[in-house]
Amino acid sequence: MLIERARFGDRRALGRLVSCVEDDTDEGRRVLAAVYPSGGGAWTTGITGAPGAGKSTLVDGLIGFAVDQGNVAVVAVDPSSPFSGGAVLGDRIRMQRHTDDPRIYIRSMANRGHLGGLADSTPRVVALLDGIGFAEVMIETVGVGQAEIDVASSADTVVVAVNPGWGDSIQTAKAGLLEIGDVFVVNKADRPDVDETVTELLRMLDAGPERAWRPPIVATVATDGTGLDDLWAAILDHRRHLTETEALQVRRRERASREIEAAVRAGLRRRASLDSGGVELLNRVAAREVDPWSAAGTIIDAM
Ligand SMILES: Nc1nc2c(ncn2[C@@H]2O[C@H](COP(=O)(O)OP(=O)(O)O)[C@@H](O)[C@H]2O)c(=O)[nH]1
Ligand SMILES: [Mg+2]
Repeated sequence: MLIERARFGDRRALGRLVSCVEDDTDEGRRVLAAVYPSGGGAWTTGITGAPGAGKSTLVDGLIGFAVDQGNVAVVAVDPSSPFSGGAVLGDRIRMQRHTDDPRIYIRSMANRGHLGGLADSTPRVVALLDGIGFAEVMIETVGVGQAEIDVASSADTVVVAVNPGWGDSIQTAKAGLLEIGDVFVVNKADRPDVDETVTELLRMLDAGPERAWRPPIVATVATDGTGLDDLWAAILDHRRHLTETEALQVRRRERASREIEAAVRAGLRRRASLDSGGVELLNRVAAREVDPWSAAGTIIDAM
């Protein structure tokens, strides 16, 4: 059986499972239903930030620490990620040293088409990897759109990567990231203005609402590994906080709630659009015989 083979490290079997879960086929649903009860053991870490902030390079470095905890899966939701075959050649070659390691599984979600699809399928893939028995699941997403920020923020620990000078960037892009970060990393600390950026981050975090967890700020140079030990220590600190305060259960429960809601919405959307009665109703709305809200009620009642 594919699930057993995947649990024993058969990467081709795992790849097939991930594909059917991504595509949300009937088999994919059976697979998720089968593995979900044995999940919950994986620590999930989301890494988000602007394109080019160094997320892939950071993940690449963090893998080295994470393998001490057990098998590691990386889900790259970044089309330009070296994990997905994007980015410059040097990066890609560097990342490839992990692809031969039997403890490490790297999956790119780059070819999933539109963002909504990614936001739908990534949590399912993460749940699968968790259920298969990975100890660590890392999710790299570009922190630009709300959908991608949502994907990152469904992790146990959210790492937000910025660069020196980030304080000068536009305000709106920052607010969402400030809100979701459990750990902030000022990467490219080999460049000027690191201290100013750390100070500015501290100021912005202090201006926000008081939280039970005060997000630490770590400076790193991902390309040479400087500060990665501190970053990993900060991630482990946050995990300790989660388990000691029961925030972990709260967070995972919220995640499950969002997931159920999203799945219900997606299911309803599919049914509503497949329903031929929907087209007829749409015609009537277009002709102003029925209003859109009454039409929605009719569709929902018919389900
Ligand atoms: N100078 C410097 N360059 C870095 C550092 N970290 C990453 N880079 C480079 O920045 C570019 C983008 O990195 P990448 O990890 O692909 O960023 P991502 O788009 O956030 O995943 C690459 O050329 C990296 O080699 C760093 O700490 N210092
Ligand atoms: Mg990347």
